[in-house]
Amino acid sequence: MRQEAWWQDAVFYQVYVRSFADSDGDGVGDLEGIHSRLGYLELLGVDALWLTPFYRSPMADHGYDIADPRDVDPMFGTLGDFDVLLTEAHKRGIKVTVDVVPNHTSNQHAWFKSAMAAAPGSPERDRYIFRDGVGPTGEDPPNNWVSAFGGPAWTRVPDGQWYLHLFAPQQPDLNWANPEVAADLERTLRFWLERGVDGFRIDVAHGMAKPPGLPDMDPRADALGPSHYYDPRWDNDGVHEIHQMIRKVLDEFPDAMAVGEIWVTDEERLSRYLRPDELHLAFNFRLVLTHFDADAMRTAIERSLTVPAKVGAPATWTLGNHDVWRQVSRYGGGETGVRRARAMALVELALPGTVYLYNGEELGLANVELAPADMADPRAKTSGAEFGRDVSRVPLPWEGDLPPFGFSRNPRTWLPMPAEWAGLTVEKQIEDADSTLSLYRQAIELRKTHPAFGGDELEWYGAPAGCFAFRRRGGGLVCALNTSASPIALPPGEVLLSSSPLVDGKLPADSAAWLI
Ligand code: TEU
Repeated sequence: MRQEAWWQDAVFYQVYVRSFADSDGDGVGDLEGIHSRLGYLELLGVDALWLTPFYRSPMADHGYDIADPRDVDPMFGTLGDFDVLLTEAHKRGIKVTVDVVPNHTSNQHAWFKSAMAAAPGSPERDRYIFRDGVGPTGEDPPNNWVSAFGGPAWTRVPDGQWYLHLFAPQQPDLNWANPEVAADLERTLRFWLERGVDGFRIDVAHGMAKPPGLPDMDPRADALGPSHYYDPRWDNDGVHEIHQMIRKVLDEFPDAMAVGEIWVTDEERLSRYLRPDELHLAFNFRLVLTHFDADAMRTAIERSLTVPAKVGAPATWTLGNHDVWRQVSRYGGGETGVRRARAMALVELALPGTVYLYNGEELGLANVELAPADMADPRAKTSGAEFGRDVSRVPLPWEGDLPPFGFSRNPRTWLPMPAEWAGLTVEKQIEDADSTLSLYRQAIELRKTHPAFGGDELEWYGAPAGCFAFRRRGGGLVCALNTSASPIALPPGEVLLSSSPLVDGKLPADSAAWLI
């Protein structure tokens, strides 16, 4: 059953709060900064925002380590600033969704501090996953699990017990077998829903539930993909009860939605999270994981579309977020990377379902090479600078010719901004009809208003090697992609938009076009 809901074909825009706009001059983005740039978001044409965590946090993982999920960190502003942002966004017709992190808290959360002060076996410790170690003096961790950031997933405390953290040691995993944990999440959901938020992005939504006995993982799972090797850390059956609980709360609030961050590529498994009493949406990360090749992209799209075919929830597309390389860099960087990223934007925005954009992709930004000392990401610290995720988190360039390009009045931004971004500011791109920003604006506008975008099913055309073309059966929009090295003839029709200028009526290499 298709849900006719506001998020069905919506374009969401992920605001990485630290890096969007800084109003108070500390070099870090904040809520008032977002408020001051709402005009831009309206111009871009997005329907909804996803704000990354702005809650009280010691920032060991840029706010994904939460000390109080029902308050704003002073670095980002106040609850009053949040209310203003929400009201003003709503006035402009933009919905606002926020992150929740139910898998873990910060080690500075009041609960974890009291767990550390309490004895093994106490109710305080039972809110987290504390265990005795193995070996004669308990000197080895309780099992062989490794953290998503590298290194063991267990840290030992002074009395000899160990606690589990699937991420950084500053992010202890909660014990979802303890009912207090669910009750607290419910409080958090209600707190933000009552303030008026339109929904949530649920962090690590395939985490939370741990299997009884915490059995060892197959050590090959991380390197080779958990679907092939036994990995009891993620996607345990118990997680679905938690999503049912979340859904019950959401259903009390008309039109509230939740999208899950679920790193499960198997569509059969992913579909389970989208049953009618669980999540409304789940990111499909196949496009992120696929290289720039028409055949591979077609397979990724077709496989992703089996989820809506099974459960009726809209496909949820994304090409980038704050955890992965920017698409310009993934596709080879430089001019070619930009051409390819523009082409993929047209492919994504042609598809039926929900689209999530990541701030800065509409400017064609690439990764920024950072000195290891500048990287604050915990993954860079544990696994090495080459695994650092901050490369795609550099603050956005708004205006002017020199860093910090209007992001902040402070020249010392939390990550250094490259001087080469002078040509990529919003100010310059907005004036330029051929800019990446203009391409996104036109594409979003057409997607929202043109009848050709109707219908959920795709029909694929026969196409030369390195190319594909599909047609949306309902509305008739045709999207062609050329990942080969030479220009190709387009299917018949009137060209609505193309990611690079046509050459003698043909679609050049590394380009996509829309036709009707
Ligand atoms: O990410 C969870 C996640 O599993 C990955 O994207 C992770 O960043 C990657 O595997 C690292 O090796 C979410 C957030 O998006 C991320 O920023 C947080 O660091 C993480 O949860 C912990 O809260």
